[in-house]
Parts: sequence; structure tokens; C-alpha cells
Amino acid sequence: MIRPFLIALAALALSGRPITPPLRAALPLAQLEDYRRPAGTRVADTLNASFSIREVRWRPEGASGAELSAFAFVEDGKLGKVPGPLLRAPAGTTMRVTLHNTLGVQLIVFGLHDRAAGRGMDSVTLAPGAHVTVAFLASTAGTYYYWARVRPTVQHPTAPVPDDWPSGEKGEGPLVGALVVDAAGTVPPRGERILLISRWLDDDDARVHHDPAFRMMINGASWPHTERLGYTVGDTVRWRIINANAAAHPLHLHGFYFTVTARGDGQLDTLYADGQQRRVVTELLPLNGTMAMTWVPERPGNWLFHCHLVRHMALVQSIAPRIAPRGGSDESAHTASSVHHAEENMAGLVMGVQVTPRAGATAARALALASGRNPGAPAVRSLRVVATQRANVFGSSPGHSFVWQRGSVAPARDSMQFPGSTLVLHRGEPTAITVVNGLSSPLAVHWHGMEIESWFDGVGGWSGAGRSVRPPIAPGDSFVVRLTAARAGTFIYHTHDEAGSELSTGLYGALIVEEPNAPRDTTRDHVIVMGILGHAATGSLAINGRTDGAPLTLSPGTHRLRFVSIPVDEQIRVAFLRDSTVQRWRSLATDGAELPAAQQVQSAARRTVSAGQTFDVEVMIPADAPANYALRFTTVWYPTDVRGAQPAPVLRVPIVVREP
Ligand SMILES: [Cu+2]
Repeated sequence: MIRPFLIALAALALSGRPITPPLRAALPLAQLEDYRRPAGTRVADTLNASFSIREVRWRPEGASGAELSAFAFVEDGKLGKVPGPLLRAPAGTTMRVTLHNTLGVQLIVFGLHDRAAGRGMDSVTLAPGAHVTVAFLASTAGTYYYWARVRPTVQHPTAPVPDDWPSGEKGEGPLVGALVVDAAGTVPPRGERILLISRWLDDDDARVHHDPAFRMMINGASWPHTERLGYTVGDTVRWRIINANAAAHPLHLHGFYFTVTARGDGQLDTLYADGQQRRVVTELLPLNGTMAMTWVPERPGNWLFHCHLVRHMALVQSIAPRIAPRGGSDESAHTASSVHHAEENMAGLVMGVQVTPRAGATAARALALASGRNPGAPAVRSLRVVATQRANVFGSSPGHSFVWQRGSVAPARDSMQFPGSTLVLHRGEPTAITVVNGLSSPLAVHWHGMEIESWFDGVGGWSGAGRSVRPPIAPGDSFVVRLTAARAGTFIYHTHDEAGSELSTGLYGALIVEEPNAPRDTTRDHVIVMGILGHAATGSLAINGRTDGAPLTLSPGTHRLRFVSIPVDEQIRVAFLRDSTVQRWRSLATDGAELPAAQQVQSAARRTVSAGQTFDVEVMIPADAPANYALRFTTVWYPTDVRGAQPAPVLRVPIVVREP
């Protein structure tokens, strides 16, 4: 029930053996960089900064946590920090950066150059001991970064850490810093935060020389030691995200939509005009990508912003052994029903966001709703969903599913259906969903994309407010989730137990919100759930629970297709074809939110998504002549080494055209 590499890691963890060689005590201890203050001093239109590249040690898992060592940019006269210092100034500033290579090897520094359109990348080579001053005009507003490498022969046009790089990364993942250019004549928006994702690998240590051994970090830290960001209801939250890392991350915000206002690749940053901005709950940030995002917390409580790849947020990301064995031989021992569930079961790319109510007459009620003391409006509709488990469904491993109980008879505790039942709610209708945990392990269910109270958000040991947090649902127990869907659209519900095996063995389903008194015409409106069935590392893409490309029947005319993407660690390239030619479709909605009219446009019918994304499109099947229509799903495995050099699997779902 647990993937081989997890077993290996767990064995390593339980042995208590440190995964890193002892560090030289002489290395200076660096702190975590929170990117609140820029480096250097500004004199007129020039920013002067002076950095040394040094080897440091730092603690991504808190002051008493494990130490890692890496090379880092350290601002002269300041404490060392990981990642490197922030270079920030308004457009039109000349950045004048003096670099000192204190390492005994040659260095190449990238990214310290202007980003004016059409300008290429520059690099500067530093011999051991060299001092070099780089001066460049920062002409173009945007979110960028700079980095350095010690292996001069390796080609890496944009990637700080290429995925196909077999070695040479040791200590270099954190050798990166943020570079932000504000619009000319402006100052940084108050409270804006910069989150830089980097990774670390000791490739001299055979035990961790495997992709899952990469340790992913945000501003140098790993959950639960990432910074807790605090806001008040109604604040405008502004984040810049820098993915200085050779893996793509579907970044998901719980409870609220966010607006993507800019996207870049480290070289070119594109600020979206109002009409191009997208409201999403998950943004797939490509490797080396950057984005600017803004959102407004509307409900108090504890929320998460995290990478939705299980591999980047599960215990495999922890650096030091974290969990004392609780007895028992399976991994359920690691998921004890406790308020520490979230801290113990996640690691890596997870940020905690804590929202307090705005002072005033409604504050007490808002807090009571967030912490479960006030369950909210009385339900006018009740659903019952049973999480089921059956032995030996995937080889010797159990399968899991969510079964919507219709009528008074509970489904058998071992009934299986893939994917889980599509739940249908009605916009604006207060609803109670009783979740029955028929599993042998604790269960937390996340209502992905729903604008819900924190208490019901489904992160065991985290959802709630203040000291009132929800533990996961114990085996055999049940929990009543109260929610009122704010909008009609396409959403997801799935296990938030972070081991990964429950998700890939069936604990996911679509959640459709209909307009009140306007049931969908299911001959014209279709849900297409894309998930994994089997073990995460060996499972296959299943479309509506089928791995064999079972056909979809459509009548001539227009149809709404609701794609629900809930794989484990994969990306899925979706295309709508006639023969092998990509057709066109019209985009209608993303992550459950209807697109503004200006974005409901025809485009080539293909899209790449990862875990935790939905999109609705309209396709047209002409009545003219028989034709070979199909949906094509290409699975992009991550990491590639798990599947070796296998080509990306393609699943073709034929569309049978039939008159109604
Ligand atoms: Cu990720």
C-alpha cells in the first residue's frame, strides 16, 4: 500500500541514520531568507550590493531540525541566508553587484543582466578567489532570479537544476536569489511577499541520489517549518512566486480563488492586462517559471497554499526522521488521528496561511464558523458519502472509493467504484454531506475549489481556527461537512491524506454544482475525470475510472465537457481530435469559475493540466459526415526516472457520434 521509495525512505528514517554526512562545524550557520528586505544600498539611480559566494549550513526544518550544507550568495557584512539576497529596485535603476568567489572552484553566475526585450542571457565566470563587479540597467519590471553553478561544462540554458543532470548539483539548488524590478517610479506594494521554490540534493550520497530524494523548499524551509503567513479578512494578498527549480508545480490555494496577474520564465515576465487575468485555485507553474498572484481572504481560519503533487508535499520531502513509530506494521501507524496530523503527514512545498477576522460586529460569528462552533445555515439538503476499502484490488493492495449513498441502505463497506461518485450540489443551497470513514486508516476529505469554511476544508489537524482544529475522521467514524456552494461549476473532492496511495487507489471524484432548479442535461454535459488507478509509481491514467479507452458517446451538436484533473504526480496533455488533427473548442470555465466573456474564446483544443485543476470547454460535433473524433490523453510522468525512458503513454478515448 506504500510505494517502494517511501518504504525505503521510511526504513532510512526509522533507522535514525542521518541522511546527510556530518557537516563541517566550521561552516557558518545561515538563516532563512524571508525576502522582506532588499539587499544593498540605493544611491540616486544606482543600487550597490556586494555578495560573497560561500558554503553555509542551514536548517530547513526549524532551529532544532536537521542541517544541510550548500553554496549560497551571502551579502557582505550580513548574516548568511538561504536562498540568496533580494535584489529589488524600480525600473531604470542600475544594479551594481560585486561578487566574491570564496570557493576553491570556478563559478558561473547567471541572471545578473537586463531583461529588456530581445536581450539574451548573460553569465559571468569567477575564478577561485576572484572579485568581479557586474553592472546592468534593470529596465523591465518583473519577477526574475539569479543563480550560479560550479560545473562550467554543464549546459543549462534556463534551468538552475536540469532534471536530466545526472550529477553536479550538490549544494547548488539554494545558490539562487530573487531579482525583482518594480514599475518605474513605484515602491513595492505594502505586505507583498516573495516565495522562492528551490530544491536540494546531495548527489555525493548514494542513499539520496534518486529523484524523490530531492528536498523541495520555500524560502529555504520545508513544511511545517515554512513561514506562517498571517492576514486579516479583506486584506489584499500579493505574492510573487519564483520556481527556481527544474520541476513544474501545480500550486493550489485552499478556500479561495486567486488571480494570476503575471507569468514569466525568469527572462521574460508578462504582466497580464485586466482581461487576460485568470481566476484559479491551482496554477501549474512550469519549471523555472514565475508568477505574480493576488487574492483576498474572505473567511478566517487556517488555510494552505501548496504544491498539489503528492511527491512534493508528502513525508518523502522531510529531511530528518520526524515520526516516532506508533506500532503496527502498515503506514496507518503514521497517520494517527491527532491534531498534529498535518504537521506529521506533510513536508516540503506547503505554506500555512492563517486568517484572522476583521474586527467588528461580525468577527465573533466568522470565527465561530471557521472553528466549527457554529455549523452554519441549517441544511436543506443532506448527502451521505461512504469511503470504502476492498482488499487486493491492485495486486495485493487495497482499492478505495467514495460511494454516494442513495436511499436508506448504506453501500457495502467494500463496494468499489472508480472514480468516486460524482456529487451534485446546487448553488446557494445549504447542504450537509455526511462523510463515513469505512477505511482502516484516518481520512480527511478536501472539497477542492469550494469556497468553504476552514473547519470543513478537510486538512486533518489544520483546518479550523486558533486552537480549534479538526482531526481527520477516525476509522469507522463520520463527520458532517456543511457548505453552501457559492457558484455553479466543476470541482473536485479527494482525500487529503498525504501518503499518495489512497489518492491513486481511488479516493477522488468530481463535485458538480448546478444552478438551482436547472439540472444539467447529461446528454449535452459530460464529466471527464482524469485520475490515476494503481500505485502512484506504477498506476495508469484512468478516464472516468477506465484505463482501456472506453468510448464516449456524443450526439451531433454542442456539448459541455468538464475535465477534472486529479492525478498524483503527473501532468496530463488533453486534446480533442478529428482523426489525428487537433480541433477547436471554446473555453467556458477554469477551476469551477466561469470565465469572463472576453476569455470564452475558441482555441486549439488542447491543454496541459496537472493535479487539482478543472476546466470546462464547449465542443461542436457536426452532423455532416461520419468522422473519427476522439479525446487523447498523454500522461507526462514525473519524475521521469521512475518510468525510465518509456515514451509518454497515450490513452485515446474514441467519440462515438450517434443521433439521440
Ligand atoms: Cu511540486
